[in-house]
Amino acid sequence: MRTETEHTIYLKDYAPTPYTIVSVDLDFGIAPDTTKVRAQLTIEPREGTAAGTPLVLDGEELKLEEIAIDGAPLVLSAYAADANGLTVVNPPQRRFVLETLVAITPETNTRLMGLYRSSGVWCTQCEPEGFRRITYYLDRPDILATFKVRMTADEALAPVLLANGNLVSRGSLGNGQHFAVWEDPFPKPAYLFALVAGDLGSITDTYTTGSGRKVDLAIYCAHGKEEQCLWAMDSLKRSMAWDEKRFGREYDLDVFNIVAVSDFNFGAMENKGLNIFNDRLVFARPETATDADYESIERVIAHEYFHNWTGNRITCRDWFQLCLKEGLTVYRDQEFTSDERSRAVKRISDVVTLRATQFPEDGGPLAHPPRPDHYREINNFYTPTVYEKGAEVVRMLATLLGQDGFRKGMDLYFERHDGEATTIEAFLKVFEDANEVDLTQFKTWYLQAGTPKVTVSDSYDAASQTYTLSISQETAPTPGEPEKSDVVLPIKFGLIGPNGSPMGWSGVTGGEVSDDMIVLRGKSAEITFSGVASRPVPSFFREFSAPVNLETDLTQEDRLFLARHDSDPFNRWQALQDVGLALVKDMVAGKQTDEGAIGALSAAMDDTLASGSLDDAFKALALTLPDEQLIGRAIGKDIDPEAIHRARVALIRAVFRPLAGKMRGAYVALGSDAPYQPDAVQAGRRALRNRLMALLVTADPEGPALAAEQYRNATNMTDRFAALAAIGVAWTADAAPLLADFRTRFAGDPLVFDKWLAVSARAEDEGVLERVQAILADPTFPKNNPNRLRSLVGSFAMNNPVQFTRADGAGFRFVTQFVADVDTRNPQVAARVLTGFRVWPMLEATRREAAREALTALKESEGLSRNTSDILTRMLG
Ligand code: 0A1
Ligand code: ZN
Repeated sequence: MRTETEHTIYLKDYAPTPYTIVSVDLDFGIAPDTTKVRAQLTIEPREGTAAGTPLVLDGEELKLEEIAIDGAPLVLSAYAADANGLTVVNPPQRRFVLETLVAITPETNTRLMGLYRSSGVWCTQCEPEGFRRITYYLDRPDILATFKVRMTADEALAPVLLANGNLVSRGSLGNGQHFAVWEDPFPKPAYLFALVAGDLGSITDTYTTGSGRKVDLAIYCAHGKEEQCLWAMDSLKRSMAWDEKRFGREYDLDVFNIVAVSDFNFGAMENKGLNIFNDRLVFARPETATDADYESIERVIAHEYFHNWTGNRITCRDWFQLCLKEGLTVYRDQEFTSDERSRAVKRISDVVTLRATQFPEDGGPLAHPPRPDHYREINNFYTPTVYEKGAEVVRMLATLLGQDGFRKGMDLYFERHDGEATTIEAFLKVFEDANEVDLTQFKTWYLQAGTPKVTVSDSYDAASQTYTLSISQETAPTPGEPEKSDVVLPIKFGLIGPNGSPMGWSGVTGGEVSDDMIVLRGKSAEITFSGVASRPVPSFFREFSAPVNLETDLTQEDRLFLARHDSDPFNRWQALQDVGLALVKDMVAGKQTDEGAIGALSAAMDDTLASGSLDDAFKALALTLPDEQLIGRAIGKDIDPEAIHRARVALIRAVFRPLAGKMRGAYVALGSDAPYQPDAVQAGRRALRNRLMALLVTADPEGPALAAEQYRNATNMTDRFAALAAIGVAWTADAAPLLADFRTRFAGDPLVFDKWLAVSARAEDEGVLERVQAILADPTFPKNNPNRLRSLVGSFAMNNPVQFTRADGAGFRFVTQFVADVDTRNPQVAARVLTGFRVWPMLEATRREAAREALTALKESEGLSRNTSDILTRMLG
């Protein structure tokens, strides 16, 4: 394999740079074909820097045209520029200004890193290492500088000129050109730099902070889409108010701008005062966006806004600390959604996501700790482990310290580290200092990969009225980490008596136990409760209080009991999942079907549906059996995705067929003529109704017709798309005509096209691969747009477990060939799609070999990017 330069970066090698940059003056001459960037960097040697130490700046794909220090051009021997940057051989040992002029070509920038052009709009993406594609710089997060940015551009091509901070001046230059000057008073790392120039529409609003600062808000977008930005604006204002209330954090500039662009590698970016968004996370109207889209927009708007304090005001010292800002900010956005919507429903959905994305990563070839200690390509570490597990770790901290103790620590964090680039160590220290606790062992969560397995068994002694729990933990080795340490486990729990109410105890020995939490620090503990009048049913890890896999010896009856009586809604949901999972595993293993247990699950589902106290959104989740990929991981090895698919369908039929009549009745009763609102109550009602519809498609001969009718009569995208997805994925007789209808009905809306692509790629029939290939081969298919590519090929690799892993290997080969092709234009998209292979070591032998062959063939390709070759090397172990 020949690749871009190989290099591994280690945390232990961290050292400050010999020179720092204090302030930056940038002048952009933006024009089609070539943009000129003049940079004046005010640079200082750090104390102790030896005379003659060269200044080494990062730079990629830059054409250097001029270079001077304090106004004097440098002679050729005073500097050297190559493909990785610029070295000034013997810089002055005092404050000086380095001036460079470079030419760049945003038009040909298909990587979408640095300055690029999206649908005519010039925009930037600099995190993590994109700024070096704009100018020569110390492109690392511990270099904090103030930025002043001047832009000139054609008035007609780019009437809107935006950068970070506040607008200082703007005006016409008379020759069809105009300019704007922006200044950001807050020192920031270059990854938070942003610039936008283009012909854009906008909506505006204002927000007044608690202390009376008036902030001008604007969302910029393609002309004609303004109305579709209103929900994002509403979400922004609610986020601003929430951060004041919950964390005491106010916004700090006079303007906050958001720009929606249609070519973007990730979801969105928190650039100071100028967030740039993938337009799929901004645009919403009932006819084209689903309830899930509305919720994602609200969440990501909040996430990027919350970064202003956790990420921007306090940033990361180096990229190993990425979860310092990401884990914490995901935790904050999860709390925001919990406060705005239903806490229980949010927790369940987040755990479903964690198990679907992070657990497989942690249990596969790409496992890494939330804070890794080495990397080859930092772009490959924007992972579920850094984000979602990072958030779980912060959540455990809050659970262990209590909300007040957690808030005290956060207050100290903001007070102590504002304006700094810092580390996980400093983050933990504020909680130690504010609460007088020792978090040395807790830190292991950040340093170690893998999902701990926790085993609990119990015994009751009627004679002495004692109840004993034996709890132990174990984390299996992960790549590069053969030995694992024990982690601190907050185990929220409760004991439930025979009548379904909580049970107390008079004494407890053998562990660290409070009213509702056991804290396990060692490998194992034996905890004995005394004064327990009868055998309780225990409920462990309430609210999913730690990211672990739990094994208990609870019986199916115990679980069904918990599903009815647990006071914790998360564990009520979990209990039903566990019952379903145990049944489906038996079915896959070919064991005789346990009719009694199936009947009991059916009855529990019936009760859930009929309950007068549970809300609709919760019911929708409770009526969802574990997905095929989760079942596969629970089986753990020699996975046959087809066998799992068959078993799961059989279980759905067995459990829900007897309820079909009632389900149809509930489906009708849940219908409503109320005008569409994206709020949690209405969305919950639609979620339950659509869940019933999807179950009926599988379990009831009348289901497909009902779904087709829903598709035709729908008045909003949530209902229309739910019907299309149920039919399209199951590939019933209606699938092809309805997909065709959908495509023409919404022709011209690229975000709806993505929905069509995603469903098309998830169809369960054998013809899907050929159809996906045909879609991709169509000359009109936008081959460089990340949203389109991910919707089609990403969905196939990640969400079509049966057809992607076809035994003949055709699914694997298609994806590796796609990766090789896209890698030449956009390595980030290629590397991300390739992670779909992470399940391969767990597959049964034929599929495993086919996957290995496809991956090995990809490895033979010439010139793979560092992004793709890094994933590939780790994938093949
Ligand atoms: N900081 C952003 C994530 C992000 C990372 C890289 C990007 O481009 C390569 C873009 C966005 C966030 O957490 O939202
Ligand atoms: Zn983030």
